[in-house]
Formats: sequence, C-alpha cells, structure tokens
Amino acid sequence: MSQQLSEPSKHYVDGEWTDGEGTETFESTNPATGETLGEFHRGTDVDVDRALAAADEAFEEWSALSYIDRAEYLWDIYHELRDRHEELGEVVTKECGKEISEGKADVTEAWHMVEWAAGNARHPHGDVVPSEIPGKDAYMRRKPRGVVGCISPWNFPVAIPFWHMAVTLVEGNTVVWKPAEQTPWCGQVIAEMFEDAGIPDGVFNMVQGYGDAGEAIVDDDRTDTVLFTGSAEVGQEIAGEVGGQPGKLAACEMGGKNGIIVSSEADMDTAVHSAVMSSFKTTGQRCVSSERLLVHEDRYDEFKERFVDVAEDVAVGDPLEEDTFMGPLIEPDHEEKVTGYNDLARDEDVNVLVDRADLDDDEIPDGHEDGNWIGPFVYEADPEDDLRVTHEEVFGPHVALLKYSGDIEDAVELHNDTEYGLAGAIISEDYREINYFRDNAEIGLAYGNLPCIGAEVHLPFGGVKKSGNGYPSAREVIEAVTERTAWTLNNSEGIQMAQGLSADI
Ligand code: UN1
Repeated sequence: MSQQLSEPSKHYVDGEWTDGEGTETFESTNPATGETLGEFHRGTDVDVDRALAAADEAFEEWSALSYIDRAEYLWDIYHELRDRHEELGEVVTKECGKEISEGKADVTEAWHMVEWAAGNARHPHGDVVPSEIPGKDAYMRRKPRGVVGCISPWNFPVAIPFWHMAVTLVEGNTVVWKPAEQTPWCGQVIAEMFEDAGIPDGVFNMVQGYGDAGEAIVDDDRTDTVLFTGSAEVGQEIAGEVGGQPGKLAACEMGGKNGIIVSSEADMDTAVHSAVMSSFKTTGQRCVSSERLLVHEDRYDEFKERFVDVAEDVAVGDPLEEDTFMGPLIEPDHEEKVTGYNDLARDEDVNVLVDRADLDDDEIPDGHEDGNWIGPFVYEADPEDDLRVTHEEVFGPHVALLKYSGDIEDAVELHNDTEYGLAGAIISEDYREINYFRDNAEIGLAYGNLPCIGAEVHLPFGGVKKSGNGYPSAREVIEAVTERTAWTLNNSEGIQMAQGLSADI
C-alpha cells in the first residue's frame, strides 16, 4: 500500500480506477502534524451517476448468487483486514488522529463486522411462521432492495464503512460508497481490498468527495436505501429528502449528548474510569462520547476531585505513540467549533474546573506544531440552568459535571433531558437503580458499570429522538437493506381462509 500517494488517487467505479469527470482534487491531511498525506480526485454528480448506473446494472447477477457465494468475497476481505491489521491501523491513526490502539481497534471492528455478515450467510434469513389454517405454510422471506448508497464518517473510517457494506452486500444489494472527505486514504485502501477480492464489476463502487457527491447519491432514483452515519444536521436533511421519495429508505445514525449517571451507590474507581474513557477517548469525537456527567450530591466532591485529577493529567500527544491517550481533533474548523463551545461555557458563567484547551507549547510534541491540538475542558454547571453547552453536541473533550439530588428517578429524568438519545451509562452497585436506568433511559445503547463507548458489532447500534431513525449499523442493517415478503402456500385440498372468513362461493 502506498504510504504517501504521489498521483491524485482515483474513484473505483464498475471495476475500474478512474479520475472521474471533475478536474478538482482535494487533500487528506494528518491532523496531528498538518502534513499532506495524499491528493484525491473530487467526485462530481457525473461520477456518482456512473457509479449508480454500474451498481444498478450489476444488481441482477449479484442478487442471483447464493448468500454463500456472495459471502466468499467478504471472507477474502476479512483475511486481508486481519493480515494488514498493524499497517492499516497506522493509516487510520495518521489520517484521523486517533491514538494507535484506537486506530487498530477500528480495523478489528471492521473484521468483526465482516465475520458476522459473512458467517451469517449460512444462517436462516427469514422466518418460518405458523398459520391459523392446517396445511398452510407461511414464511417471511427477505429480498435485497437493490442499490444501497453508503455515506460514512471520518471517526471510524474503516469500521463504519463495513457496518454499512458487509451485511448489505451479503444480502445481495450493490453499493455506491462515499468515504468521508477527511479520510479518503482509508477509502482508497478499502476499495483496493474489494478489487483484490475480485468482487464482480459494479457490485462495489467508491466515489471520493464532499457533501455534493453524497447529495447526488441521496437524490438519485436508482438509490433504494441510504445508510448514513454522521452529524444530526446532515442526517436530518437526508431523512427529510428520502422521506419525500416513495419507496426509498434511509437509516441514519447521528450523534448524541450522552450522559453517565454516578449514583450514590457507585463504586468510585469504576465511575472515574468509565467517565474518563467515555469523555476523552477519541478526543471526545465518538458519537457515543459522553459530555454530561450526572453525579449524586453525596458523592459529588469525591468524584469531582478524582475526575479533575485525571483530566489534568491525561496524556495528549502524538497518536502514534503508545502511551498517548488523546490525539488531535480532526481539522482546524472542528477545533474552532470546540473552542467556540469552551468560550460559550465561560460566557455562560459556569465554574471551569480543568482548562487545557490551549495546550502549553511544551505539551505539543516536536514536529506536531501544526496539529489541531486541544486538551480536556471540564466545568460544573447547575442542571436547573438550561444552558446550550449542556444540551448541544460538541464532539470534543468538553465535559459538564451536573450535580443531582434525590433518587434514581430524578437522575434518569435529568439524564433524559436532551434532544438526543444515543448512549449512556449508570455506575451503581444497586441493581434496582441499574434496572430502572435500563428500562427508562431514552437511549439505544445503555451500559451498567461500564463506559458508554465500545459497543460490539453483533448488538444493535442506533438511537432514539434526534440521534437517529433506524440502524445503519451492525446487525440491524439487514432491516434497511432488505424487503420482506410474506409468503403463504396452500398444501391442503380446497381453500380455507384465516380470520374465520367464509370461503363459500
Ligand atoms: C461512533 O461513536 O461514532 O461503540 C461509533 C463504539 C464503537 C463505535 C462508535 N464501537 O464506541
């Protein structure tokens, strides 16, 4: 694999590498150093049109293969992901700035998804359903929907594309994929893997580019399903756009303002450890990262002291170094956004507890002066104040401590007081509290005595409220990429109807 790409890198359409129609190129930049990693052709609507035409054309033959034959191509990719784990983990880290254990975990999560999808090719893909009538057989059968447009984010540049594409392809759909514009190198490597696996022409297509290319995928009639993971703004636009096109489906997963409850019954080591992992891993740039820590008044001072100590100390630096905990933010614009929220918190008169937003020069490693550096920003706020900073998603290491009094019902009410509903955790040794949280927290991913990050791919991954509509991820993708046929067959003499309906004529 090219480490430094010398020629502008291409799109992969209909089994060919192509410069595409457009003349514009864009660069991928290492967020830790500011260095250019490669140059990429920027896809236009004409490139998307060609990719969709190829996917449309390839659908008939691909969908006619058996599940098991389709899965064979995915098994090749599974082995390649495993064989190139270290190397690809490093590409992830260089391109999106996650520290190296996270870069490698991204690749691991990708092969877990491929393993699940390809392994399932030998499992039943529908239901055998009982009938009211003896001698009548009823089934739910699945059929692929057709062409699936996949639009994936930069923060999991290998795992999330496979969330979108692995199940989709095994089910018999064809794909047009736009990688995030911040991580096109990862996109290039994944496309090379599909080429090496010999996937038939047109079954998998990749167009590099920006939002306009994504929009062209969403708008086109040939796209049957859109799978999107990314910001709430874009997800809402896509869901609205697709909602107006009968027959088309969108499954979007879009961020959160995730909370962790530290109850009066918490084990404090577990509480601090979980909160630090959830708030600062990936520099707060997971959609499941936590920005709200809801702490019972009886344990508040103890938690605050310990959490602040770690936040003051947590290692920010070169993401390729193994002892780094937090790498940089993805890009200068995002650094500006997170800094803006830190400033807003100061203006809203919260009590700032840790302010490492402007790292000291000696904290920035040599040769990394042009990175998008930011450290933890931690403050305490009154939950009664309806502050923007404690309700809007920041997507950075920006964390509010909110003190609550009362019981678990009060804690969960405060926990649910956001427009989002993706992930959350409770830290408690009391099973009544844990169960109450499990049953009443308005979220899709609920954790007990754990960080609220690190979901496994064979669980559903998605949220409620503003966090999403549908599950563009993990095992639930199957619902978005298949049609269900209720298939009923009469094996007896004559006609008998359900619901006691008379069949006399
Ligand atoms: C994301 O938050 O953007 O659950 C995806 C996790 C990972 C996926 C996160 N498996 O933390």
